[in-house]
Amino acid sequence: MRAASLAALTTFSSILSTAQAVTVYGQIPLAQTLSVTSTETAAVPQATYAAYDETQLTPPEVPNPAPATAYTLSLQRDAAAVAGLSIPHVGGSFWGFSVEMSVINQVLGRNSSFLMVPFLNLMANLQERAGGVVIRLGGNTQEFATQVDSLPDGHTFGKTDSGSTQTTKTPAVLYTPDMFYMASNISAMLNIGWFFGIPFNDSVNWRLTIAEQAQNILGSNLLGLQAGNEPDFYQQFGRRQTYSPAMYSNEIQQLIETIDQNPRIPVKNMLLGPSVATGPWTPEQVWETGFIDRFKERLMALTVEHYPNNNCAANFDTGGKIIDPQSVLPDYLTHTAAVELVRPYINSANLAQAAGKPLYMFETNTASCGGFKGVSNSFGAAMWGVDYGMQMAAANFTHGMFHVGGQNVYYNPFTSPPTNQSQFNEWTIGPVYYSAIVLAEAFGKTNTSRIIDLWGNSGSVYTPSYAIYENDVLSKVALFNFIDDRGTGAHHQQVTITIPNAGVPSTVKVKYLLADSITALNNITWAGQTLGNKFEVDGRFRGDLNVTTINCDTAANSCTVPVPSPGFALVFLDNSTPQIEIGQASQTFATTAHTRVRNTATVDPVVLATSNGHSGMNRAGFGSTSHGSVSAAQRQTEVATAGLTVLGAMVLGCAWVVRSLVHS
Ligand SMILES: *[C@@H]1O[C@H](CO)[C@@H](O)[C@H](O)[C@H]1NC(C)=O
Ligand SMILES: *[C@@H]1O[C@H](CO)[C@@H](O)[C@H](O)[C@H]1NC(C)=O
Ligand SMILES: *[C@@H]1O[C@H](CO)[C@@H](O)[C@H](O)[C@H]1NC(C)=O
Ligand SMILES: *[C@@H]1O[C@H](CO)[C@@H](O)[C@H](O)[C@H]1NC(C)=O
Ligand SMILES: *[C@@H]1O[C@H](CO)[C@@H](O)[C@H](O)[C@H]1NC(C)=O
Ligand SMILES: *[C@@H]1O[C@H](CO)[C@@H](O)[C@H](O)[C@H]1NC(C)=O
Ligand SMILES: *[C@@H]1O[C@H](CO)[C@@H](O)[C@H](O)[C@H]1NC(C)=O
Ligand SMILES: CC(=O)N[C@H]1CO[C@H](CO)[C@@H](O)[C@@H]1O
Repeated sequence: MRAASLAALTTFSSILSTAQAVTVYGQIPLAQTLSVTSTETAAVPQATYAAYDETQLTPPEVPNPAPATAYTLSLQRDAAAVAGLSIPHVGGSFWGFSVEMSVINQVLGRNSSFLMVPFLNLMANLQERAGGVVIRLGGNTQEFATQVDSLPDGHTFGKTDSGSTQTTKTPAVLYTPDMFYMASNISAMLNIGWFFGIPFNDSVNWRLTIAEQAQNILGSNLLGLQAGNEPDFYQQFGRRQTYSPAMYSNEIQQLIETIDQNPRIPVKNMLLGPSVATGPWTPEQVWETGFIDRFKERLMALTVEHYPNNNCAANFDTGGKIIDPQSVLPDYLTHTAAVELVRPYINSANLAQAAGKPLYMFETNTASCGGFKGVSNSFGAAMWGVDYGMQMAAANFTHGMFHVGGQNVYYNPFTSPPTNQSQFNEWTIGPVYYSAIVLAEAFGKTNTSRIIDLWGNSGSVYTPSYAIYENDVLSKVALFNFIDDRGTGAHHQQVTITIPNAGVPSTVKVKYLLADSITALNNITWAGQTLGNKFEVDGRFRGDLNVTTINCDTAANSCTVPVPSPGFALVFLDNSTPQIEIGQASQTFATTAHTRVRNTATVDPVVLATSNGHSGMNRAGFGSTSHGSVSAAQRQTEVATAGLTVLGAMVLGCAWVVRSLVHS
């Protein structure tokens, strides 16, 4: 029963995103949204949406008994001496994003020539730390999404009624092939790999245009194609009369046969499945159909989707009990949250590993149906997202994807302003974006990171800890303190790291993830820097990078690292780790850029969404002396910078016109 109801909520979550999009579009007709010109004066965004809610909850009581405030972690230097380390992961791109199709134009851009600069900057931050980012464009809306040749006024996105047989709140997203050029243009600037979803609303007349176009236009930037989204809900939500795991597997078989006959889909083995929500079905019920053996030659990864809770009763008349966010807040603020979320997938992870396939948590967040006010948008969610990601990585997941809905959800990693304007610096960051940043630094770029849950401090669920090995050597330690001691300092932790035989280095570096309170909505900092508060974000970190140096006692073989209450510390044991020095990414996108390719008639202009300044140009184009600036040689290799730098322009052999657009 519990599983079924939770899962039900998961599906609702996707529907909600759609419904929210409808709401937004209802107030700002889509046609208007897309007809705005970038020279307009910015209006002040209205703060009535969930994404901007200011409700701050009361932190949970300090546990009684409280865990010890000092403990020691004795860690092996060599990975070979550690039993149970995860397999090496893809790396720092662990946390990716899942963008509901109905909100692509709010997040990525309006069309292939009008991209959102804050979004590009946010992705550049992750790329600099991790090497790249993975993004899934899909969700419930993918089932009815339909490509059309063109839309009125040259728009890339639109919507229409999805028909009476389906859940009434789900409109069909209409898109033109420009959607793929949009993704492709983004990938030309940043190392972003994309996932799309094949519509499953009709398994007799498969609609494979999305697979054809995505493969042809995106090429190697297309990583995979999802075959079915939360199929365990298809029956409950009226998409199939009856449905079982066996029927799903048979439809995958039919899909494969259809793809095999389609010469416009040259890559036949990039499917993702089963993407069950662990609602009506467990993953095991799908595995029992022989899914893995039957399809492993065609699958690029195994996928699941799950949210730990739901807020559907508050958003829909589901007849359920409305959940008080304050009552569920403590559920997110211990290690138990992450452990219990991942436990149901340990077996699947082992099966995936045996089959040589990665396992992805393809869609997740704090709670479906929009998340919880004061929980999903608080500092605690950032800590939860770090613990959850690390727990998944320890259990051999390769990626997790934070879902991105519209303005009317609490859980977004980032939210564009709720107007038809193109305000550059008026985005809002969500705490889980910081979780993605932390994992990007923790796992880095080498593709060799392996992690293990240490269960330190006598296994206290308030103070979890992980060790990360890179190139088979202990590289970082992650330390959490979920307790909010109300500023008394009585529950700060002193964590001593000792490394038998090898000894500790003379110093270690520490980056902290901090806020005033576990329930704080504002002023979250990572190594002293913040992206800004509500309506302040342009995607770049602000403030000075603050990396703490801890002097170790080599004679005593100990380094003692303080961890504030609340707070998270990432301890770098190797002072030469490049991620230590990264503050604001060196590659940022012009705050106001209108760039144009002039030397070829076939390439349309690339216009970056506009804003109000020049510092992006300065930083990206003309060098910076700040931390993390890249050399000309490095820049030359980064296509991403190409569009915005003089050097890049030479590399491309193009002339670029940059025009400042001023708005007040
Ligand atoms: C932008 O939205 C506002 C409020 O919905 C509306 O009054 C205005 O006409 C819109 N502007 C454009 C250019 O569509
Ligand atoms: C892309 O969107 C921008 C902003 O809405 C618009 O000015 C431009 O004409 C669009 N480009 C195309 C090719 O439709
Ligand atoms: C599937 O979705 C498409 C696009 O919305 C629609 O045209 C088609 O009728 C749907 N098919 C079924 C069987 O619902
Ligand atoms: C991850 O895989 C490794 C290697 O097979 C294994 O030792 C480890 O126990 C797995 N992690 C979990 C949490 O099952
Ligand atoms: C890590 O893996 C990614 C994705 O496969 C690849 O692009 C990158 O070159 C790898 N990095 C290293 C250092 O091998
Ligand atoms: C955030 O930090 C700034 C600068 O330190 C401060 O002025 C502001 O009051 C803080 N806001 C909140 C809500 O704590
Ligand atoms: C840097 O961070 C440390 C640890 O949080 C803090 O004690 C120190 O005051 C910070 N320094 C600056 C200049 O903000
Ligand atoms: C690199 C890339 O994909 N560029 C595309 C950007 O979008 C335009 C369409 O607006 C395409 O023509 C370009 O090929």
